[in-house]
Amino acid sequence: MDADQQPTLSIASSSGENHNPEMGGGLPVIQYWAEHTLSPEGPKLWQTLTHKSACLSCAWGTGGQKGGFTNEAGETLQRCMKSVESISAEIQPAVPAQVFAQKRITELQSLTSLEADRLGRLSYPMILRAGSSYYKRISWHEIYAIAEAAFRKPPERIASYSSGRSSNEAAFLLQLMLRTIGSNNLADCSDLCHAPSTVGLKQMFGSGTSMVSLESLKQADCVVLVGSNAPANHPRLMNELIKLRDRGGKVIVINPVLEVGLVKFGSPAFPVKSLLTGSEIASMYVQPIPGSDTALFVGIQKALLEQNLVQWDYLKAHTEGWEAVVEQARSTPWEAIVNTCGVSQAEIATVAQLIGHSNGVVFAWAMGITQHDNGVDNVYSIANTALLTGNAGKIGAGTMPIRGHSNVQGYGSMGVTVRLKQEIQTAMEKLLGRSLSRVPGYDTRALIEAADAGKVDTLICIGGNLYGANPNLVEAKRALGKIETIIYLATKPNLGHFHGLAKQNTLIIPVFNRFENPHKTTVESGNNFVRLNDEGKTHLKDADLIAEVDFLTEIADRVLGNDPVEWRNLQNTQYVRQLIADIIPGYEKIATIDQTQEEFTIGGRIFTKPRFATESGKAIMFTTPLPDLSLPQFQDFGLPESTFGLILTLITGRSYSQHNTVVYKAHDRYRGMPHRNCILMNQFDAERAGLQEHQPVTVQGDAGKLQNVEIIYGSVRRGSALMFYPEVNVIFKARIDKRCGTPAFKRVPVAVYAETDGGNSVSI
Ligand SMILES: Nc1nc2c(c(=O)[nH]1)N[C@H]1C(S)=C(S)[C@@H](COP(=O)(O)OP(=O)(O)OC[C@H]3O[C@@H](n4cnc5c(=O)[nH]c(N)nc54)[C@H](O)[C@@H]3O)O[C@H]1N2
Ligand SMILES: Nc1nc2c(c(=O)[nH]1)N[C@H]1C(S)=C(S)[C@@H](COP(=O)(O)OP(=O)(O)OC[C@H]3O[C@@H](n4cnc5c(=O)[nH]c(N)nc54)[C@H](O)[C@@H]3O)O[C@H]1N2
Ligand code: SF4
Ligand SMILES: [Mo]
Repeated sequence: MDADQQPTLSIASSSGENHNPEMGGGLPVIQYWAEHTLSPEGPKLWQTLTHKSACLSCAWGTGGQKGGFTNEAGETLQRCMKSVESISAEIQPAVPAQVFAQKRITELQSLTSLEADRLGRLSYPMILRAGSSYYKRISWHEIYAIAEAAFRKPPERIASYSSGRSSNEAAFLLQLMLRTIGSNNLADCSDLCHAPSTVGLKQMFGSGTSMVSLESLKQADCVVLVGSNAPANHPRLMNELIKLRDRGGKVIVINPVLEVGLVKFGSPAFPVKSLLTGSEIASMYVQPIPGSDTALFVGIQKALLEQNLVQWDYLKAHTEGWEAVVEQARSTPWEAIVNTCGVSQAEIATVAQLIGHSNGVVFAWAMGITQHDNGVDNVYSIANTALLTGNAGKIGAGTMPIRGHSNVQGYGSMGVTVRLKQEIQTAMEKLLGRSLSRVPGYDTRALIEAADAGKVDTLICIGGNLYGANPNLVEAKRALGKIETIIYLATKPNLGHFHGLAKQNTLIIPVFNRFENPHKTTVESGNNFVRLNDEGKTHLKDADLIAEVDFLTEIADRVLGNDPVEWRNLQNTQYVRQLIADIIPGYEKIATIDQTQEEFTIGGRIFTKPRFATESGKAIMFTTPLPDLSLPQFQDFGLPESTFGLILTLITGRSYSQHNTVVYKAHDRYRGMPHRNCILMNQFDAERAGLQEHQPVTVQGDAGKLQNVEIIYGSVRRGSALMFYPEVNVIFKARIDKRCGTPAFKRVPVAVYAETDGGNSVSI
């Protein structure tokens, strides 16, 4: 692709009939707030918003003891519309009993994600037994009998999957129980998400999370935001970008899609200066080819060398392995760089100049960086750039993976991972008085493959939608169908409960959410800040819900007795926090949080001096090979060469109105996509292939196809396109980064071609 053919910074679609908003946020956000807070659900919504607990939605971590609207720097007005979206879903009435009594599983399977979520809250435990067509209510006595038998299977045939919505306490107990039983099969949604960040940063800095605190971010004068759609997925980060621009700082956005909210964003936190007119966000917007960020960053490094902007003293004093990284940047020809990333040398030079002349640069990224088969290299290449410019280990600078679920990072900290930290392993072995199993555990992809190979008998899922979150949904369904017992702990029904059915028994256990738990819990934000959540009550009348902690300890008590602890005592979460304080590094302060209510930053993670948590104290740098981004041909899809269409690189991700596999609204107004079965394409690509806007096309991957997909023109990098998950997950298999198991969700080769048979769309 010719670098000169890149789209320029413009938000109007070239179709000429674009009615998309000209900025992110803005009045629609206020309308949404007004509609919901003034509706009949309003009082309950307000009560929840002001409850002392962390926001359910993203890991930015708003809420907690200083009130629902406060961030960790104590600033108010920080609660965003996404948080209202997630609360509204949780305060729905219970699913009417006749739904499960009358709807056969096949009918439930025909629901969309949105319809499944709109059924309401789960309010009593249910089972779907082999041979039955209905989910039926089940007694706790029977549940525990089934669960106990399931957890007495050979340890390597027992597994869990978790999604970071529940508490640190539940996470800690989950891993303690599984590891005590002898299983390391602790798959987690982070395997599909930020695992490349955890793996890459841990190797480089000895700590796998953000090294930047919110306080430090406030002192940066440049943010490089890579592969993140923060206006939709981390809306309050936008306030920090607005403030940074106000103080004269620069924001460099790197994203193949021109996201309107990253160009301009109207924030309700600044009602006068920003809400209506919008604030400019990107000082510079670079649109590389999806999957090419490593090449782009090597290019930035090369330009830094050429412009004499490398901090040699810093490199020599505080890093190891810099020589090879410098040599790679020096010796990689510009031609290879520009051809791989599709960004011109001049533009790369400008990015380098902006970075090199700033005092403090924060490099922040999300799924556009991690969800590739070279996700770890992407992370290395960003962190290398930070190090070459001395932007790690000082206030106002550093590497900042923007984490996903509200407590996904806490899950990792608590040891819910297949890569257990040495310190935790040692401390757990001390507690147990024996060695933990050394059999490597299954991460999420490995779990699906093991299940498909008939190697898993028992699976417990703490939240999430293991089925819908995976690529190749046909495989996921088949694999889950080979597991004898699956236990889903959930607040609301989702497609996973209807399609991810076990061979014998599928149980759905309804649980309290974060603001309803009868005991205090804690969570950890992506900025390494621990929040305390007060006890609460559910609005559901006559509901038979259970706390996740109570359910886990009950099973553990039955299977393990007193090994290594009195499990039932841990139903008092204060005792769990004592154990966490003893076992989890940096979490010492949690021991007294019940008395002090003092939320805290985890020790050993925020680096304000260039002394890192590696053995030598220096950062370790790694070279980053340029990716091979060649695409398959029509024949590779089993299609004739003469097919009327084109091959594109598909980005799969979130609309502006969904939370992961849960869809809140069918359309995406910010991208002008009227429904879920759309493909966002560049007008130039479509016309070159003889296709036009609104035309129905087939989009085919290596595992299946979707039909009747409507073409929508948008400002997407030429050669690439965007569609929504989970629906699109039916069409492609997983290419993964083997170092962390994360699938390449952001670079899916697809054939897009005109419909010939007008066939129906494939549903999942
Ligand atoms: N409202 C809401 N909030 C959420 C979530 C949600 O679903 N809804 N999900 C939560 C979770 S679990 C997560 S992980 C985060 C996800 O937050 P994001 O990572 O922001 O979400 P994605 O939709 O996956 O979008 C990634 C962005 O990367 C860009 N991109 C794609 N490919 C590339 C590439 O190759 N290079 C670069 N540089 N950019 C690329 C896409 O165009 C898109 O703008 O949000 C969390 N917060
Ligand atoms: N194609 C494609 N696939 C992707 C991605 C992508 O960008 N593209 N992104 C990946 C990423 S980043 C992630 S994180 C995964 C997300 O995958 P998951 O985390 O597995 O899925 P979610 O949709 O977030 O799970 C939502 C469900 O969690 C349950 N839940 C909500 N709150 C609670 C609670 O308090 N307790 C319990 N027990 N349950 C609760 C509800 O039942 C809800 O339906 O998807 C991945 N899959
Ligand atoms: S930015 Fe994230 S944590 Fe903060 S209110 Fe919005 S969804 Fe919640
Ligand atoms: Mo995620």
